[in-house]
Amino acid sequence: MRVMGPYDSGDTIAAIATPAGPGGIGILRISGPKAGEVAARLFLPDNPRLDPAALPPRRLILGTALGKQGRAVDRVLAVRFAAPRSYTTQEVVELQSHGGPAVLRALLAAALAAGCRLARPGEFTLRAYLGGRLDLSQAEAVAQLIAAQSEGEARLAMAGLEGGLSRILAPIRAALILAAATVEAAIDFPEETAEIAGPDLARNLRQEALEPLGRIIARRQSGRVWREGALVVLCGRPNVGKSSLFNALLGQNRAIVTSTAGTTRDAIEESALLGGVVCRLTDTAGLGLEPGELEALGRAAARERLGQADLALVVLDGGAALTGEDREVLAATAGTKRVVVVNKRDLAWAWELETLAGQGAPILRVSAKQGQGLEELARMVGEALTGGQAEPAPGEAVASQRQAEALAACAQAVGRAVEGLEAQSIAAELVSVDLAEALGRLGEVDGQDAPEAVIEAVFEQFCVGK
Ligand SMILES: Nc1nc2c(ncn2[C@@H]2O[C@H](COP(=O)(O)OP(=O)(O)OP(=O)(O)O)[C@@H](O)[C@H]2O)c(=O)[nH]1
Ligand SMILES: [Mg+2]
Repeated sequence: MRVMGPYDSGDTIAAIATPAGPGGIGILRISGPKAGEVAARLFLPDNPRLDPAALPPRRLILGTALGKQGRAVDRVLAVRFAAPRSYTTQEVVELQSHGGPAVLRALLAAALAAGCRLARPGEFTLRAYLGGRLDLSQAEAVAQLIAAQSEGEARLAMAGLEGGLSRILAPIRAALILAAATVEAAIDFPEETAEIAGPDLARNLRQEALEPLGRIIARRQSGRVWREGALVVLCGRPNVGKSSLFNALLGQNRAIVTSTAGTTRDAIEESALLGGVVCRLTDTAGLGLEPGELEALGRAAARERLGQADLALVVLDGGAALTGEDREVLAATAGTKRVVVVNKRDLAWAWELETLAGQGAPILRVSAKQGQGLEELARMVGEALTGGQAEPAPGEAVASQRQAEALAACAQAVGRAVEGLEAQSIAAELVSVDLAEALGRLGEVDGQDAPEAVIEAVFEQFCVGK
């Protein structure tokens, strides 16, 4: 994944990674496709056999750091992290120098002269996120951790990090500010703004704020699955072929398959691309076997995984009569999004598909052993996970869980304001409170402060301060 604009992840970026001021050591960090090339201009290894543009990864290499005009600046250690095994998942080179600010500034200047761009706050972490090393909430946590030192910068990083979302939110915020300003003016200067036009304002708020908010919140689910992947858990009674299906979907023999029921004891997990979605596919112990200690532990693990699953693949054996255990599994997964997979379709059919009517899940017959129906299954999994919604466009912003919660709270407050305006019997002060809350919630999403904006808009619009 690549972002464009001021955060273009195709750029090679550099920054001083250690705190400002004199210190024991200082670190200059470089990340991006040209990191090796830049390092070769900044660093001369003592060992002449080493290529400074392609240092052996994860080794500390002693040498001389070179400033802008190629003059020696310091004795340093260089370490290269080869993509994708680095924090950012890109090519990374770090130079550890003596921590004097003059040395580090000289190195940074040389890196910029060699074609780097100065990293924005949080940008290495952003790249780690884009490279799939961190999920967004982790990235947020990292940013917040760093914010302990300089909150303003971290806020900037967050707002930038979520720049796409800010763009979508801008017109919503504008509509809220306009409404808040109108209501505010009606309270403070009733004689100058006689009619507050309740129903008109309500209609506007509905169209410009409430509906777009609903769309962003709805988009979150499919967007998250596309971006962050999904947990898909295979479950079913023992011996139906869960491990066989797991292996077949992975295209490798990862799980042990035997004809003995209760083969799989522990959950194992591998990544697989199913219907275009990156899935963490988990094989589990069969649910519903007579208790034995080990098996019970395995089943407990299976149930736990099921609780976290985005999708359950409920595996049944088409070649053997349905059992009470099968029904238990169907009941246990009723509350989870699921696809019912009837396996062993190469065997004689032992029961009618109609038996499953009323389960409310897509059903598919496959043979894990003979590899039949697997492509169709992968497609169905992708479809079920994304609700058939397309993958977000590269620049399209998708709300995180935290953001979606703030947006939902925002939508609720807007909803109350709309009702208040429509009813017209509700005091303008109450509507004003709801709108202020909505703006505050919106501000939580992208870090923009609302109250000042409201005040400004009041004065701009009505010139009441004159
Ligand atoms: N004929 C046929 N046999 C299959 C198919 N899939 C699996 N089997 C057989 O069913 C038996 C059980 O397969 P496993 O994949 O170990 O089943 P499981 O559900 O993981 O079993 P546990 O781990 O014990 O819960 C093995 O003998 C497989 O060879 C299939 O599509 N057709
Ligand atoms: Mg198994």
